[in-house]
Amino acid sequence: MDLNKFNVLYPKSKSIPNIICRTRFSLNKKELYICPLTSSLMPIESNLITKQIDASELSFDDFKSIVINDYKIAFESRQASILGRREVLTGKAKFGIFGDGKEVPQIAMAKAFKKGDWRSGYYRDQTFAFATGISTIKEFFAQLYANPSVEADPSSAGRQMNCHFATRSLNDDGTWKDLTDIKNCSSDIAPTGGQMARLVGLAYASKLFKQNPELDYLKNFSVNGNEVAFGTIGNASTSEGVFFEAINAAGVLQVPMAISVWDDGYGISVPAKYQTTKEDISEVLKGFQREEGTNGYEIYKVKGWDYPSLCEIYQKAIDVCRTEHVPVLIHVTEVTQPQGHSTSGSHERYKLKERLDWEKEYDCILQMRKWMIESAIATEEELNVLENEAKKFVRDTQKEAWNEFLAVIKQEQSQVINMINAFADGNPALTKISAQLASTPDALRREVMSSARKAIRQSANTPSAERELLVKWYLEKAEIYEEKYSSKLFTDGKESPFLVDEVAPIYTEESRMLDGRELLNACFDSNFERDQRLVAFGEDLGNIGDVNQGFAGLQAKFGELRVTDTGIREATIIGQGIGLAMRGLRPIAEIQYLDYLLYALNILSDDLASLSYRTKAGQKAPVIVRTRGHRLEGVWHSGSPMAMILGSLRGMHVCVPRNMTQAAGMYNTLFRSDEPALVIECLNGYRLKEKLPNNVGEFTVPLGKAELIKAGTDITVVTYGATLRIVEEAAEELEQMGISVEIIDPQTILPFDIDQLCKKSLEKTNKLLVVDEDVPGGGTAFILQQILEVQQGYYLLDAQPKTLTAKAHRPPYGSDGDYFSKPSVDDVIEAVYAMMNEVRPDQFPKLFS
Ligand SMILES: Cc1ncc(C[n+]2csc(CCOP(=O)(O)OP(=O)(O)O)c2C)c(N)n1
Ligand SMILES: [Mg+2]
Repeated sequence: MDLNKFNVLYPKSKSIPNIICRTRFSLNKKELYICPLTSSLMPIESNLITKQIDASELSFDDFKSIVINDYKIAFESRQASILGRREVLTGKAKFGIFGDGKEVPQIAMAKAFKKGDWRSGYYRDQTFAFATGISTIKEFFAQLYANPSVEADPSSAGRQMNCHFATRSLNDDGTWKDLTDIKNCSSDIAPTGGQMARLVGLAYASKLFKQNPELDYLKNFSVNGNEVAFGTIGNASTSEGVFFEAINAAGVLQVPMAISVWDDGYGISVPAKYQTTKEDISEVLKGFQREEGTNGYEIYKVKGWDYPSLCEIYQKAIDVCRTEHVPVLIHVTEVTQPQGHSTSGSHERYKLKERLDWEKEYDCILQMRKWMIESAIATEEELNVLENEAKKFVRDTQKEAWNEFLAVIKQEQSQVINMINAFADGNPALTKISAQLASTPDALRREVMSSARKAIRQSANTPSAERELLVKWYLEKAEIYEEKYSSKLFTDGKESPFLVDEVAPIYTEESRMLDGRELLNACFDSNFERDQRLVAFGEDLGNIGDVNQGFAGLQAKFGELRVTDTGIREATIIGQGIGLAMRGLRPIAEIQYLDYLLYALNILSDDLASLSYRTKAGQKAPVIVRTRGHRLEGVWHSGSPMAMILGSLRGMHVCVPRNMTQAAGMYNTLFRSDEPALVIECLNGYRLKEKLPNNVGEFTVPLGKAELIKAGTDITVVTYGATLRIVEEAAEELEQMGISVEIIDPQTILPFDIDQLCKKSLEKTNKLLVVDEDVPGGGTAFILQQILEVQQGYYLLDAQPKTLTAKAHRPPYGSDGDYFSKPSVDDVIEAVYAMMNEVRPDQFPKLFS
């Protein structure tokens, strides 16, 4: 379709359709307007959305309506950017980053975006969000003000910076909505490039839905895999490793992924010269272009101010992508940034005058305006009217969003002032607090709450019924704001792992002993049979069934789509999992060794672990990350970086099974619930013999349930994973030395010992040693905090609590390297003995004087 042909096809004299004015009505207290496209009444906050242009079916009037509507969306979006920046600079919002300069290409992208499709993009895409109906200008401002209500900011409930969009995939109880009926937007993250990993998975899901007929029953997630995953990224962020990893992965996988690069020539102040080889990303990626008989990409290049070409290219590119499942790259060049990068600075500092002048001239809205006038789509006067109307609409909408945000706070502000005044009784400190609060215009919640707390502190010595009212008010509000600002680290819905029934393993006389790896294999086999949504993928996982044979034979049985090899690309293996899980599948994303989790840690931490929190449970991605770790061999196959995991993966469950039976029970729990988890199998446990439960695919190990491994009376040793067997061995020798050790395995580190078994043990032994293989002050420090502080074990101790860990360095190669750097049986015995020596030196004299 050549849109320029419209100039020839239609006479210039046709009248302009009545689309310009957005007249407001009030009905049942709701503000409405008449949508000029459909002539129906629409709520005022809902944006006009763009429509596809199909030249074969449109009259010129229809065509003009659509173009004018597009211009209006773009213009309103620009106004939102301008006003948004002003709101930040005048102190009403903290930070602003906007999509000005990128409006027109995003409208073209929105035209190709259908229900069921997905977006994984970054903070410049407000116009796309408005043009698809994914967001509205009112919601845009609500997020800018950090309104903590889901209704006001459905993307993040005030938790994310502005222009970080997300649609709500979930009902309030955590169950899925019909995603085929939604224009889906996966939740944005600020780390630029981070959206790329997830994008691979969102696109890969379409491939599975298309190619695996067993998934046909999942009607709410896909229509024959026809959904395209749209990605957006800034030109400078294509320098990130994860961009290239994702580009290659999608080229290999041949998935419907459409990536748009908004190329404004800069990444904040750094020009393309320092960012991109040849200063041109599509030029550099030419080797990915598919050719006769090869896989690869279709690559397009188009100018960001050329509305007709943009519409044409997007239609063409997305058709190929959707129908052939070929990834496409649309390099949108000559894009501008009229207000500079963000509210943090001004681009006049680093852009030359020539560039600034060029940006003014090639502003995409200005160019579209010119083209519309030249093509007789609208006159200058008509556009002036439209623009004035749009300016007013955005200003009114902004005010509404601000007033709604402030209304609740204002009410609380006056309540606190009145409550303090009720017991101030001339006390100058209290009077000052209330006067200060009263004189704070547009106070924020923190000022209201802080005033209440200060007044409570200042009046601690003068109790009164009135003061009690304030205390009661504050405690109630603290609970409400705990929910508003700190809830939903996990989905906590109907499919929570904590609601999965506990099922004990069943053993009979005939139960066989077999290798741990075979037991796991039986668990996966049974679950894959039960649940068609389960897929597993990773390096060496498909053909040979993983490096330790946990999946041996399962590709042959369940097919290549369900048990799959991948390239060596940890970040996008996790992204593949996230995207699949967001679209209703149940991925097991395997990282070959725990040591290589580092390569995926940014995606795990920034994206997966924060997903539920940053959307306030609007989205979920129940990815099970499977890996193997702890002691085996050398510097990079012996990792146990628990502190790294604990510090970065809050929002995931972290399972540390001591053997493969426990691992299987945990997998059985996780497969039946909907929250993301990391399972670290013991690298040295696959060939140890374990007894196969009859119900290997059904028995469950609950998360957060510690287990008493050995009862004892003198000292409690808490340990997990591969050190558990070492502690057990040490306990036998200690028993012979007259020391009775109680061993507790928390089984999962996050959550940790919910029933407080450790505390109960300390009530008996009063001594605590924590053993693991992390660095000193790593995982053991967390465990101490849990037992001493959270469980209040401190009060039960009669000796200094101790930790026994690996050395601060990684273990050298060879068995001697392991012996001298990881906790050994000797180390455990001596550590326990030294603690006994501290309390009973007569009975246990020093071993080394
Ligand atoms: C991983 C990461 N590094 C650095 C930043 C800080 N940062 C935010 S935006 C930006 C520039 C991005 O430029 P580009 O990708 O071209 O997008 P644009 O803002 O120009 O649209 C930088 C460096 C970040 N958010 N994430
Ligand atoms: Mg840029």
